[in-house]
Amino acid sequence: MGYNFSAIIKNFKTEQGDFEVEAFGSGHINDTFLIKSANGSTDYLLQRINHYVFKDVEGLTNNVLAVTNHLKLKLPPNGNPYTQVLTFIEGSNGKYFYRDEQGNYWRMSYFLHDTQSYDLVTTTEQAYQGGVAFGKFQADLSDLDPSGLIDTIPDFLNVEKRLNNLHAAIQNDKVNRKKNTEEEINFLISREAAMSELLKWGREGLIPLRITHNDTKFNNILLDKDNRIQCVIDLDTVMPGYVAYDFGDALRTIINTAAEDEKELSAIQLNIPLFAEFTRGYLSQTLSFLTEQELHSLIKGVLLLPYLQSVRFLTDYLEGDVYYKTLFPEHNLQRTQAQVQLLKMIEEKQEELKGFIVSEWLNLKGKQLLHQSPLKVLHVKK
Ligand code: GN1
Ligand code: MG
Repeated sequence: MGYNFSAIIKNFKTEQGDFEVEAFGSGHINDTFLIKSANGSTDYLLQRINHYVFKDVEGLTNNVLAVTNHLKLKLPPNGNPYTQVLTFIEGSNGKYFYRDEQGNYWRMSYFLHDTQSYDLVTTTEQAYQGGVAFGKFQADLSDLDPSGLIDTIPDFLNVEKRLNNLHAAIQNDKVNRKKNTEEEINFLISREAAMSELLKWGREGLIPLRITHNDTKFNNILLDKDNRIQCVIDLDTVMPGYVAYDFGDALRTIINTAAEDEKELSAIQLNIPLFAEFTRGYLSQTLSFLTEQELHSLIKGVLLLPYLQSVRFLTDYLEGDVYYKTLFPEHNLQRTQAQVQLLKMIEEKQEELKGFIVSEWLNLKGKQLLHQSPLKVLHVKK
């Protein structure tokens, strides 16, 4: 792997002893390694933070620490702050990251044993748990001031900026791939105006900026061995955002019956019961703070996130695969086509999906009202 792991590990306040190093996980951006204690004591995760993508590693580290500290405060009295929230290891320089001689940035956290994550969701129970996990994540952070966090990637989910980048990539056609992408380009351009609406709502002050995760793929939730939520991971993109981003990105991975980069487009179908269960779980946690306008923004997120992902994959394809890790030359094009297909399927069903979100909200609101005692209502009115 070409890195001097023992020199890197020495810079963190870990337990003493020998370690074995294994490559770990399937992220598209950072490199992750499992650091296994040779004498059976504590294991760690070591990550090389991709500083081509995350330019301000110190700012990113401050975000992640602010967020994890806040999440730990929200644990119930019997909660475990080391297993239910990511815990980072201090470096000997007092910082929570270390820059090696080659200029690579590293950080360490405790490895969470007996956990599992899934790329594909297959059961309604998993979908419900996913909704609870990301809804609770937003709820727990809803009283932390978003202006205290930096944008770890400026304009990360800003669709107008992403489209500008796509247009520049089309114009430059640096690696002569535009000719393979006419169909995808036309499709994406035809939806530009509709997909900018969420951003407009934000600019007009109709929906608030909150702290959102911004990478709510289902595999960013760790479940325990009984398939219950244990911990939300991959916090590098936690920053100010709109709740619809998280709702939409989670559903992008949850309702798709196929992989994000599925080659066989006919395998991409929507699993509507999983949509329903995720939504039920999500709203159960967010009902108390979501505004009505945010509720109506959720369906926009469901359409926007596969769209944004298509725009980003296509841009990277046209730029010569400089951003995402790819496994074969046409990988980013295949990813684009799969996300475009997913978006087409969602567009067909959008009225049904929208109706479901609203009726589930009304249902939960109704239950909430029923549970309020008459005395309490009287007291509020006084
Ligand atoms: C990247 O690294 P990973 O796989 O968690 C990307 C996300 C995309 C995702 C698509 C910082 O996440 O935005 O949704 O790939 N992260 C960044 O699978 O760009
Ligand atoms: Mg990520």
